[in-house]
Amino acid sequence: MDVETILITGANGQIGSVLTTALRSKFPDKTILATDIREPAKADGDFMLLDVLDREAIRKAVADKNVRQIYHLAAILSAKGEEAPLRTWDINMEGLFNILEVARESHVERVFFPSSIAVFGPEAQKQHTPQNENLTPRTVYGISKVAGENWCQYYHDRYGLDVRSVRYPGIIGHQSLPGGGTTDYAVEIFHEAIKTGKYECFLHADTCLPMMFMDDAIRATIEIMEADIHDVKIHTSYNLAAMSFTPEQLAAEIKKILPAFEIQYKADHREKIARSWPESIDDQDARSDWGWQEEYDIELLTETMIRELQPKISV
Ligand code: AKB
Repeated sequence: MDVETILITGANGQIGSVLTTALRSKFPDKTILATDIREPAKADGDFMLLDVLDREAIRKAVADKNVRQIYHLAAILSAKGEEAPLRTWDINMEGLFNILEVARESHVERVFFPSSIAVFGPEAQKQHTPQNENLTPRTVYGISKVAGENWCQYYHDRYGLDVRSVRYPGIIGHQSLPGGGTTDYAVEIFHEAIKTGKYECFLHADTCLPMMFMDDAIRATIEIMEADIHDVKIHTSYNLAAMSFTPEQLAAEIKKILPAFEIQYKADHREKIARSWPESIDDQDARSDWGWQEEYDIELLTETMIRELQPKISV
């Protein structure tokens, strides 16, 4: 019997790289096949160059490698997406269709699709934004995630495909760097605080956003994928939350450990995107359906980020 494979698209990305490592240690008996359109800086396991726009190549990888699960992380994020809206739409939607089509026609048993707080728009309730709030996003990334969620539900209802999804908040980790997102400041701030003692933030001091520590995000991702099928009741995407804070609140936490740290604010185009998103999320359904529970709050996140990054960053 061939060994089963879990395939990850966008595996060089902020979440993909950490998820790949986590899946390798959780499932040592399975092949964890990392794929991306570029070679990784350092490959420490199975890796394949794969363009999510190339359906034939995905089909071949799935057949040749006995792929049973796909974590489809390849996408262009909110801020970068605004630079080339139509290209972003193509990559985010064509990429998803290729994965869903190959999955339904093959032996793939389960697909993970990452959605985002970017599905919400300025009209949504700002605090404790409900699961079933109206979705009126203003970024092409957000529009693609709303459409993607609905297509996931369609493939579930029409073809019985087991697609699972969470709406990620901003993800903060020491293991990897983000790229092209609006919540990226919350990772950059730690690198600059340790490297230079200063940070110029591209959001206003009081712009509050939902955030989550990387380890919690990875655990949520694997937990929803491993949950009993009957416990996964929402087939668009689950609201998911851990904490919410402003740049000013995060800077205050950093100062408790690095008292000389200084922050300045120079908001750019990303401020408007951030202001269109919720400040906090109601994720009761994820908690009651499949037992979601975060471990990190802002204090533990800050301590962990500084402790892990300090030895890696040369002053
Ligand atoms: C972004 O800022 O675009 C992402 C997200 C919240 O989905 N981190």
